[in-house]
Amino acid sequence: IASDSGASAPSPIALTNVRTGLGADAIATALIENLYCLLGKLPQHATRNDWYMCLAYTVRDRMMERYVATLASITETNTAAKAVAYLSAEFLTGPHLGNSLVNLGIWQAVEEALSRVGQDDLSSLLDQEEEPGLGNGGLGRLAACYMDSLATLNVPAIGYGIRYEFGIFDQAIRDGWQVELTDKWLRFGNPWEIVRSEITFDVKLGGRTEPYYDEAGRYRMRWLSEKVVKGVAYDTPVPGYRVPTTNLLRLWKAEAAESFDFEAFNVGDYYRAVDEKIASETISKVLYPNDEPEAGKQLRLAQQYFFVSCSLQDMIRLLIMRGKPLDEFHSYWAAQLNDTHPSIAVAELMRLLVDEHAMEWDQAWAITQQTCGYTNHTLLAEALERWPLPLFARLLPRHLEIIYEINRRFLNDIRLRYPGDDQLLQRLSLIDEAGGKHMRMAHLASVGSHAINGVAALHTELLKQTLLSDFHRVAPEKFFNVTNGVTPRRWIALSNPNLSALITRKIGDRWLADLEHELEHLEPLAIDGDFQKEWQAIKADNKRVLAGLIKERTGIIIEPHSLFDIQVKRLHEYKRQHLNVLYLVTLFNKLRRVSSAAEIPRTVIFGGKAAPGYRMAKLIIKLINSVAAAINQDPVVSQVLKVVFLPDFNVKTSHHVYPAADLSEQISTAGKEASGTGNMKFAMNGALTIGTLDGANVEIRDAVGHENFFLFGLTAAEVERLKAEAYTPRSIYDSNAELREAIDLISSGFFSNGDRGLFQSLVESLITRDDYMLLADYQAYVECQQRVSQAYSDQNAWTRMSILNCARVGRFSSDRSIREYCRDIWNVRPIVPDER
Ligand code: GFP
Repeated sequence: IASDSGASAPSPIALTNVRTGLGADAIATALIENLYCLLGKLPQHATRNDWYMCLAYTVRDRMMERYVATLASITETNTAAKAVAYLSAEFLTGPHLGNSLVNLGIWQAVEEALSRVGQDDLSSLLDQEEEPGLGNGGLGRLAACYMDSLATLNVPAIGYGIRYEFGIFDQAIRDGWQVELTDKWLRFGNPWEIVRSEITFDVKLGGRTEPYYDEAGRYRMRWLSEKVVKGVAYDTPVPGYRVPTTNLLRLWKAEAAESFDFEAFNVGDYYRAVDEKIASETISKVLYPNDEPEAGKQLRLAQQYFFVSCSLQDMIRLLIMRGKPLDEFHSYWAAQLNDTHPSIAVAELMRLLVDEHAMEWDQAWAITQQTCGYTNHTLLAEALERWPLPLFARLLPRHLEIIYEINRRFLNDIRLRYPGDDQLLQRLSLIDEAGGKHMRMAHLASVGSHAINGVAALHTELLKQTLLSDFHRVAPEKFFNVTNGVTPRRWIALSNPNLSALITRKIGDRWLADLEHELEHLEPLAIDGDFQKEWQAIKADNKRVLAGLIKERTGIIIEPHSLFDIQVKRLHEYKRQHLNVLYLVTLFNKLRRVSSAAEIPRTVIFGGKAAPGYRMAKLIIKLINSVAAAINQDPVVSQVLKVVFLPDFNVKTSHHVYPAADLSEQISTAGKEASGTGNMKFAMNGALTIGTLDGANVEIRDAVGHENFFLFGLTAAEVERLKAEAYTPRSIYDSNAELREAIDLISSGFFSNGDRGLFQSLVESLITRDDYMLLADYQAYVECQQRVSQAYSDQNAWTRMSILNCARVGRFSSDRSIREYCRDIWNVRPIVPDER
């Protein structure tokens, strides 16, 4: 099979070149064939969506050979490869088409093929793809980056999750407020997935348990469930970058075990007959947004159990297919729990091994611990999952018993090791006895895993010192740090093709597969005048593209030569978008007073969604838009300052955002942002960071050089100390005239048509509590922004810093992260193609 990617794929069956060939001829023929055979269209009648669909099928065809071969390495009897099961309630993959073209190395061939069939505009077809929004933000996007790296490193892996019918809502802005619209990503079909109607598992819910004696006379428990839901597998191939490996993302859709209740149907009650079907399908209906209050939690626990149970049953099935005994489960599978969402896996694997496969408890427990690893993504109390015990008992009665037994054994062991320390027992217990009893899912994940990791060095340290300090005390050997990373294939090659081409021209093309060791070869070019000019020209182009997008989406016209200062991420008080707003209001006040002639023109761009139930986050969006309107309308100020809220920030939009940034805002309260990954994407695309010593910012700053990073604000330790000393934000408000002026302007109704009440809750929370210490960091932030402006006025010096930021962030490739997981946590090796 012809391959312009340099990779050779063994062919299990001879397929015609048209279906699999990577050259323009084969692709052009396949396009017409797929248009006709799959979509029933002739070229002259095809819509843009038809062309997108047939291109998607054509590209998917080209992955099948590698996909089948990779799958064989997880299913065939004679292979010894251990595989990774990445269990995650979220996979924010972003659009597939562009990424597939990059990874298969067929971008040019596809462009050529399209022009042969009279379609000259690949970018409009890329634009046609509806992105699967199956995640909220950081954690889900990280999972997608890790899937890309696993495949690229030839590590066999399955990403297991939920095929939500509706992903994260689409965001519209009306009158400055966020409005949520249903994400109907499947409405035109999804050409990337393959439904595996025969791969289905039953998932029990509710009911009760009862003891019985098995044939061998052993006392056992069985679960008599109230209902059964069926999970059906939907697979999406995940091609590695120019390698033979194509892994898969297996997402479960919930269906009714029986579509119709025939009894009801027969007596003519049609509606009742479909009730069960509807109730079952609800489980995979919709992605839960972050930061939501308690309501609806029962469904969320059902979702988590549903996908975990299907996934573990599938892993057992695959092991059996390989002819391996169940007691070797952990030798063939490493399961990573992406946060606590899949942590019920610990109890479910025990149930499957002990109840369904009659394994002894001790052996099952050893296998479970050796299989599971747990990644923690946050220290925020409200994000730590705890289930009320009655709810848990109602939905998962057998798991409750199993967890009690896990807890009993665990605490017995602790009691022996730390006699008399009842406090320690209470703190470690899987059950929180205080108030209404709760199940602590982070504890379940920690006890049931052999490895626990944080996602940046600072975060892991804080995890050991605070949230999981007792677990660290009793099992320090379990703790690891794996600093997050992002894939350079999507975040440089796909989103910034011109920069990518420039880098390749200068240092060859190995950097995309080995960012950690190759990107630094750019460093000497940081002071090369010609290279700087090319670098600047690319940034300028990217800024023009973003300016065009902003005009199209918001009507706001921005100046591409201005400093693009960007903060894109979920809206949350700890991320402090409103600190940025306080600075903008301060600048606004200043520019209204003094001549703006000396001011460096800036465009400040925000993007991100607020959880529908998180009132303060939504109010911050309204504030951003209100301040933006006042600034953009002011004839004097708007000469040098524009503010934009870019609606519906998602993966697709972000492709245009990171490459256009001069300045990356990473200004969370120190100690609150576990890692951040946007910070990495910005730096890779040559943005300088203004940031606190939080999450991965710390490591980014060390990597790029302290002189190439704008640092401000309290450290995590200082934040804690200040809080302990009874922090009084009001005294800062009283003593800082500029800050007071800014806050007072917001309270005065200036930005809200005279409505003094609108932002009052926000202002009150700042002056009275200021949980996220905005006021404490305000002055340092404003001064740091002045340093940014000064630095930007020397374009050559800025460009040098920009190049160095890019050249020195190679270690933030997700390939490095995945190598560390393989080495420290999973004990998994890549499969070299010959082994297959
Ligand atoms: C969370 C953390 C981030 C971290 C990501 C990935 O993000 O700091 O970078 O996980 O580890 F908060 P969200 O899922 O909360 O956006």
